[in-house]
Amino acid sequence: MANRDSETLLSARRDRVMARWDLKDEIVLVRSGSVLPMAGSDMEHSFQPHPDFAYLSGRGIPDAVLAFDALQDQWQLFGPRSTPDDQVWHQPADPIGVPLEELEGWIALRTEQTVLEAWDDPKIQAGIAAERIHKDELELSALRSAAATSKSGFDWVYQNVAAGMTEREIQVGMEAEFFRAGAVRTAYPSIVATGPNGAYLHYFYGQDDSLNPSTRTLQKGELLLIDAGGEFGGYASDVTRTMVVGAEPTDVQSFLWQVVLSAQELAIDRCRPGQEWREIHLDSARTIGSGLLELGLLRGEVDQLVSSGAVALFYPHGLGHLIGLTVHDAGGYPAGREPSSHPQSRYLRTDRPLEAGMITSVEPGIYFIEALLADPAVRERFAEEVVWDAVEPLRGFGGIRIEDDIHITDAGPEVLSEDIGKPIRIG
Ligand SMILES: [Mn+2]
Repeated sequence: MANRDSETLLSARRDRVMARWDLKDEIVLVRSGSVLPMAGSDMEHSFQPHPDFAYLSGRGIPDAVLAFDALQDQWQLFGPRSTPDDQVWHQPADPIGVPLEELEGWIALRTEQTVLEAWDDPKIQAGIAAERIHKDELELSALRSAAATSKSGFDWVYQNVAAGMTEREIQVGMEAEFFRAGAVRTAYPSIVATGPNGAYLHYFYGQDDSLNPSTRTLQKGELLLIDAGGEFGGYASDVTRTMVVGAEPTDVQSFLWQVVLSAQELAIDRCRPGQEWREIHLDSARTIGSGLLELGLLRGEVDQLVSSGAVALFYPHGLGHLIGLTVHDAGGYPAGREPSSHPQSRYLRTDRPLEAGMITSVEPGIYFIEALLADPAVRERFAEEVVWDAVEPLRGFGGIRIEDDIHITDAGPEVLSEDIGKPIRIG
C-alpha cells in the first residue's frame, strides 16, 4: 500500500519523534495492540490500532510492534505471521516487518538497555503527541478524503430525510453513503438525534439498551441533530449539522440556530496560529450568552453569566478538539497545562495556542438539557440569572450544534468540511 512518497513521509515522522524523545541508549516499544474478545462469546471487537503505532508505522495490523533502539539509532518493525491453520479461516495477514517471534531475541541482544513501553511512558507519549498535532501531507490527504465521505452522507440526508423517518433509517441511509464514498468505518458512533434527543450530547442509537434500540420517528417541525463522520485511512472527520425537518423554522428555532452559526463563524475566523484556544472558546460562550440574553432566557451581564456557569447550563461542552487518527486527538493539553475548573471550561479538550498544521473541530451549541434544567439545586443557584419561566416552554426543544473541521494554516483557516451545506430546513 505505502508507496515511496509515503515511506519518505513516514520516515520523516519517525525522525522528528526520535529527536523529541532525546534518548541515550534506551529501547522503545510502540505496540499496535491486540483484538479484544467480546464478553461471553468467541467473537472479537473490531480492531483499531493504537494511534501512535499507526502514526509511526503507517500500518494498522494487530499484534505488531515498532521498536526503536536509541543506541543504534535504528527502527525495526515486527509483525505477526499467520499460520496455515489461521489461513483456513482468515485471509493471510500482510507480512509486515520481520516475524514477531524475533522480538524477544532482538531485546535479549540488548541486555544493558532499558526497555520503555510507549503506552506507559509519558515522555515517549508526549514526544509522539507533539508531532501528531501537526499534520503532514499524507495525513491532510486522508483528512480531506474523510471529509469527502462525510459530505456524501450529509448530502443524502439533505435530499432524502423527511418527517416520519426513524432515527435508525436516517443513520443507515447516511452511513451507507459514507461507505460508498470510501469510508472504512464511521469515525465514531453516529449521533442521529430527533427532537428532544438532540439535547443529549452523546446520543446514539441503541446506547441505552442494545436489545431495544431506539425507533423514534422524526416529527414535522422538529430539529434533527446529526453529528457523524466517515473515517478514511485511519483519519477521522467530525461534522455536525442541525436542521428543522418538514416545516418552516419557528422564530425561536431560527434565532437560536443563527446564534450558534454566528458563534461558529466568529470562532472559525480566529483559527489562526498563535491564538489561544481557551480564549476563542470563552468568546464563543459570550456570543451564545448574548443570544440567550436577547431571547430573554438569561438576565444580567454576559461576562458574569459566562463566569458563573449560567451560559454553561445551555452550552456545557468545549468549543472543539483536535482531530486526526482519533476523533478526539492527542496533544490537546501541552505539558504544564491542566484542565480548568472554570464552569465554562471544565470540559475543554484543548487548551493551547494554535499552530499551523493542526486540525481542530469548531462546534458551539445550545441545548435544553433536562438533567440540568430539572435539577432543583441548579434552579436555586441560578434563580437570578436564568429566567426560568421563559426556559420552561423550551424543555424538550432538543439542541443545536454546528461543527466543522478546521486546518490551521499561516494563510488562515481552511475548513475541510466546507463543502457540506448548512441548511436550516430540509424535507
Ligand atoms: Mn466533535
